[in-house]
Amino acid sequence: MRKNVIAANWKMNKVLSEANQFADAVVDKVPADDNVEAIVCAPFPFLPALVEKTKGSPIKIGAQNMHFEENGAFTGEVSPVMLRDLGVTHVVIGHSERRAYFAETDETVNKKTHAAFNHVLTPIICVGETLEQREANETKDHIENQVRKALEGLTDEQTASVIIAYEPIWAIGTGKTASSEDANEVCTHIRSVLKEITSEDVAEKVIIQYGGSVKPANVDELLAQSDIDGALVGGASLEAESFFKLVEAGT
Ligand code: G2H
Repeated sequence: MRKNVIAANWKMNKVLSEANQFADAVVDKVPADDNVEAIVCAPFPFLPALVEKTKGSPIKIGAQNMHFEENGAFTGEVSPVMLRDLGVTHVVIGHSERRAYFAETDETVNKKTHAAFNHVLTPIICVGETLEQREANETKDHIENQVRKALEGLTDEQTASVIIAYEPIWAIGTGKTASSEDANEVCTHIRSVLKEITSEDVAEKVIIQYGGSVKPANVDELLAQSDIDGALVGGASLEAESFFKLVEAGT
């Protein structure tokens, strides 16, 4: 049985004092439960404090991006070595906002995925279609292409431990959620692509999250779907109480 992985994606929100308050509010509440994993993916400046505050708790801390190189002349970038050194365990790769505004491509997503594994970080790889692609009936082909390219060259063992977040771009931060059946249809397609790339056994192990306006009011229905194993949550993850409710739904 796959667990539910609930990951907060704070995006570019909060200041350090607010990040600390959030950690204080959730650290003793999130249960050590085999059915659920809670991850907070925060802006870089908050990562050391969050790692420190959540030590000994089941909460894992993730970054929202990184470079694929280990070090060097890349002004403004953060490397996987730096993240690992801090005690960060996860990293979001290829979020649609990074693809749209920061020239993230399928190629850099693949390089970052390899870099994550080389530095013992679990990648949360984001895929998703635009409204135009959905309306043109191109969703499945587009998602398949993104998944295949992101995972190129990984071992079966690595593929089994990636987290894939299916986030239809038209549902992000808009209040529109894909219906749970529509979301599940795409997640099932992702799993069938994984079966082709690897094997049934590996594909059945991969965590596939849904993301896009997930909130306490719709999370139960989404998590009840056969191929949705958690959520990547933006807006509704900013308040400790709301994040806790989402984690609770996964237990
Ligand atoms: C999608 C999601 C988090 P929101 O980007 O990755 O954000 O829940 O605000 O739609």
